[in-house]
Amino acid sequence: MKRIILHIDMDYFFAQVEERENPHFKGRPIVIGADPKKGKGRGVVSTANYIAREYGIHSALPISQAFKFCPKAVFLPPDMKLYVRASESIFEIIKKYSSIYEMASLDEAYLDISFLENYRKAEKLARELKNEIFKKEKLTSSIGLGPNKLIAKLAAQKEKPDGLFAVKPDQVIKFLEPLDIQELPGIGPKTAQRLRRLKINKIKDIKRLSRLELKEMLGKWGEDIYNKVRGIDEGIVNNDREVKSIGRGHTFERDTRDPEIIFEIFGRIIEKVHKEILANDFSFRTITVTCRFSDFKTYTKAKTFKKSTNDYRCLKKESKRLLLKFIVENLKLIRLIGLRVSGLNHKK
Ligand code: TTP
Ligand code: MG
Ligand code: MG
Repeated sequence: MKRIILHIDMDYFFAQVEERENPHFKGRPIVIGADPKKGKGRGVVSTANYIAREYGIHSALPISQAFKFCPKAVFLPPDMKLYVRASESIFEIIKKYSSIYEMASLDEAYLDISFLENYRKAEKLARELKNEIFKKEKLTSSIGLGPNKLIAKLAAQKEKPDGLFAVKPDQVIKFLEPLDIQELPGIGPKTAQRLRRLKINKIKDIKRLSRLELKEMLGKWGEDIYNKVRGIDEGIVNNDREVKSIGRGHTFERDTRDPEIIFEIFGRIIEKVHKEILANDFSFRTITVTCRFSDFKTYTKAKTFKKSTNDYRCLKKESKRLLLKFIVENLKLIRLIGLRVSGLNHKK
């Protein structure tokens, strides 16, 4: 049976929820992210509403830039509790539309709606889903339909915000070919740069590379990209996605080498990570500590145990030891520290 996959992604999610909660902000540019500190702030933008995007503001832009582009915007810190609550209510609605669903992030999900058998019915369902979310949650979303997850996700981006776009099986190649290479999940800025040097800018151009050439360039993901540019994606809609790691990081207000400051913050990071481990009933095998220096060079050090554990003292001791190595081995100032545990198991 031919599959029909639906992808739904909320529009400017964090900012839209804030707009809903604070109707007096409506019509103004809104930026969610780090404190801009009148242009001296050091973090990044989480997201911005579409009015703010007209000023060139987008996710991951340094907040100082965002302030420069639009100082009169409403700048708000993320209120994660609020967004998680909104997300949960939205998923309660989404789940009702198919028993095969997958939460892909706070604001997006896949549904396998192959049971509908044709795109006319699929579009009708998509419209109903959008309407129900809008009626109950007062939030707009965008939906894409396609023969697999890849195409459905790209289709959802096509008519944002408040869009609905279907790509039927016989339209897949024509839809994909003119897209920019960076629209393809799996091609980040670095890979894109390498491809652009070979005058490969559109998805269509990637087809010039053989399976082998792609493997040589991109390692094990080469095969995946080879298939994706041809519209092939066999991935199933599946909700038991494992959490692969748990981590936290901190960017200092000012680059520092002061162990007292560094270890005080690090202590709090360790506590937070450990809390999350316990809350999920996890144990871990690997600890990874990240350190970014003032020149933005970023390094990691890791320790893997023979047996998994969830012991706080062990986490604290080993991660501090790894961090200390960075401080001893380097004379540079530190900009960011991070801690991540992986190799997760459910504690029995
Ligand atoms: P996205 O769905 O990527 O973006 P969006 O919903 O803000 O906007 P769009 O209309 O284009 O879908 O991400 C969902 C939320 O995740 C976003 O509202 C904020 C958060 N986020 C970050 O905190 N940092 C990031 O770099 C990105 C991409 C998202
Ligand atoms: Mg979104
Ligand atoms: Mg999203």
